[in-house]
Amino acid sequence: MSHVTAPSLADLAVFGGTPAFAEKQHVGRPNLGDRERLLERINDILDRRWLTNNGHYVQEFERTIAEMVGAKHCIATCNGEIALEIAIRALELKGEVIVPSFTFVATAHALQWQEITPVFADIDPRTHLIDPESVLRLITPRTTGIIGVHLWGQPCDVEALSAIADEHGLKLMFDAAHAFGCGTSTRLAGTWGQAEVFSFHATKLVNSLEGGAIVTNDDALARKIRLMKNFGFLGFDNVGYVGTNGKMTEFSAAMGLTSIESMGEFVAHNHLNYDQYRKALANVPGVTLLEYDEDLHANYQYVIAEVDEEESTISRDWLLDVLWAENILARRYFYPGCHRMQPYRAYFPNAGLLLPETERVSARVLVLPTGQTMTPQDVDRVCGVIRRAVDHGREITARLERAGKRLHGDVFGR
Ligand code: T4K
Repeated sequence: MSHVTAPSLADLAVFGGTPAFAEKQHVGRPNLGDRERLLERINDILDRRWLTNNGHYVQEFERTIAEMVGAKHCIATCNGEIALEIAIRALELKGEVIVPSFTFVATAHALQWQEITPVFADIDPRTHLIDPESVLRLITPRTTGIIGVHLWGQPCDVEALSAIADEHGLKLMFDAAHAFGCGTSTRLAGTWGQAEVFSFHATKLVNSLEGGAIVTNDDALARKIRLMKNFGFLGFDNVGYVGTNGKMTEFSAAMGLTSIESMGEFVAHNHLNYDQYRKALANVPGVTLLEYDEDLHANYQYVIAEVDEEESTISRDWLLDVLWAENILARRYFYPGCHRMQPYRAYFPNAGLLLPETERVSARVLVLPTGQTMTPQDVDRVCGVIRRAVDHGREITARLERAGKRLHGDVFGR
């Protein structure tokens, strides 16, 4: 058998060529709003000498979010994970709670951290969202709630999940970490179920460095959550509840408010990049983009491709190696699914049998870089590399298998 290499492959970085990008292109490079405005706010915070504990900017941040999403209450927190934990505790979930396995591990950990068992539901392969039919099959006498995840900013099937929750007397909340400003044509994430949780981590469309928020229309629940995120203090020297420290700092709120002011630009830029990806990958065999329904409010913060190895002739993981060598640090969110991560893998070694779509999608998914630091021209360059990798899939695979290369496992790609 001949191992002759097409000359066009020699300049791929994975074979020693110069990388397509001099700088690493990350998924989730933070979007920055108006620096001057941010620095003004930070100076004002320093002048006020009020740095945290429900300060001026945190209150403004909370009001802004509640108004934007149409919720009665917003409680800002130090991050999305703590927000999930507090919401779960305030809702008094226990026993078993049904969540998708195809999500960031934070969703499952927020339960397990409180010794509540996450029971993993499968997804709709078209949208990657929790499948209500799968939820129905998992309900047991120990089930107390459902946590839907608005993955990639798409609202999950809230109607079907609400009907199931009502019929079975279950609590329903949503992990809306990806979905700030997203929703259907008539309603944004933030008002479904008993509570919804946002993340404002640096990698999100709107960021507050680290940060999160719980939104709800339930007055009693909101009051409880407020107490819980501040050690249960009712006033000085007066604790009325077991609580934790989930408070957001003033600097975070300043960043969040500044970020919200540029949110429209961030979405528009992401949309441009997304359209460019769609155009440039349209005829690449075996590489398909997740389509955002045009009648939804989407933020295009995540560009999700799926690689079908039979058609692309190169596996998702070898393609990832080719991309990483070019300094395109694509990711495999949310491979391999929570059910295959510890401790869940040890608890439920056979969970995969009930999660065929999660298994299939997580083996194919590839998240591509976008955001403010990527231009549509950069997107074209990324797609050019993908196209070449697919055009020469078999040959590249054979060479990489011989060399045993694996780049994307490097420590966090920094
Ligand atoms: N629920 C869902 C569905 C979630 O997706 C998340 C978080 C949560 C709950 C929990 O919310 P938080 O507690 O995080 O608020 C990232 C984010 O850290 C995480 O927030 C996010 N989801 C997840 C999808 O992605 P990692 O493990 O991929 O790595 P990270 O954050 O170290 O970096 C991601 C990339 O961004 C890197 O390639 C480098 C780049 N980056 C990152 C930071 C922090 C930068 O360029 N600059 C930066 O400042 O989790």
